[in-house]
Amino acid sequence: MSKVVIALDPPPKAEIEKWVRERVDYLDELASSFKVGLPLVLRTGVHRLRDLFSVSSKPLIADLKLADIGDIMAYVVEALADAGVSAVISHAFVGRRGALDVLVRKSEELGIKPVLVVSMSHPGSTEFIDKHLSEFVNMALELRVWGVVAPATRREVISRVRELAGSELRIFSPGVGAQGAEPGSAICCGADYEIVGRAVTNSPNPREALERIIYEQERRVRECRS
Ligand code: BMP
Repeated sequence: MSKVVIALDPPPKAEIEKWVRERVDYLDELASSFKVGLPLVLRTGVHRLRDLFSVSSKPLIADLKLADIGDIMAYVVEALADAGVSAVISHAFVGRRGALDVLVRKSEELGIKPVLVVSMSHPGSTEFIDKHLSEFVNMALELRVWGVVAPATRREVISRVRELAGSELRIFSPGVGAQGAEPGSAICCGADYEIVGRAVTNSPNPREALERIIYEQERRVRECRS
């Protein structure tokens, strides 16, 4: 199976259900999983997710980047569990006590895997978030979350996260394609999966675009490991 997580972020004018169904249909065989966020969920509603992804054989990750008090994040996770979601992404910066500890407990209870954002792919991540990178990774380890998000656009961050986490955490790396990182480059620095959105989903031929990215990813990974 490929190491690509497909980010399904429909552009504002897309005919939403058709847009989602077509891409799930074309890409399901090749993607490792699908990731949905606010651009999709705000328009379809969480109640439509189960039906829209019913033809998919792959896990669905809800990337709502939760950043709230624990009890309220727990409500959101309950709604996501009803929708058949497998993993939920929240921000690390809200901290553990009264926030992530509650979220992680509720997620475990419902069989949803928690993932924390420890660094982001845009330049402003260095202004605040990245200053706490090692604390975020240590907290992720203490909370025994399933994975973390770290940027393909700053590979040194991925290497640092892998160094701090050892083999304990899955690393998901956004920034490949539309944001400029090359396929395979994050995996070569220790990521487990690369998140790719617009380079595939906005292509006139999404399946062909994903095949090309997987080909490039595998080629670069073979090179860096040889
Ligand atoms: P794209 O390949 O189209 O740039 O999409 C990247 C995806 O990863 C988007 O869904 C975005 O919300 C997400 N993402 C990101 O780009 N940077 C981050 O630091 C964290 C993200 O979740």
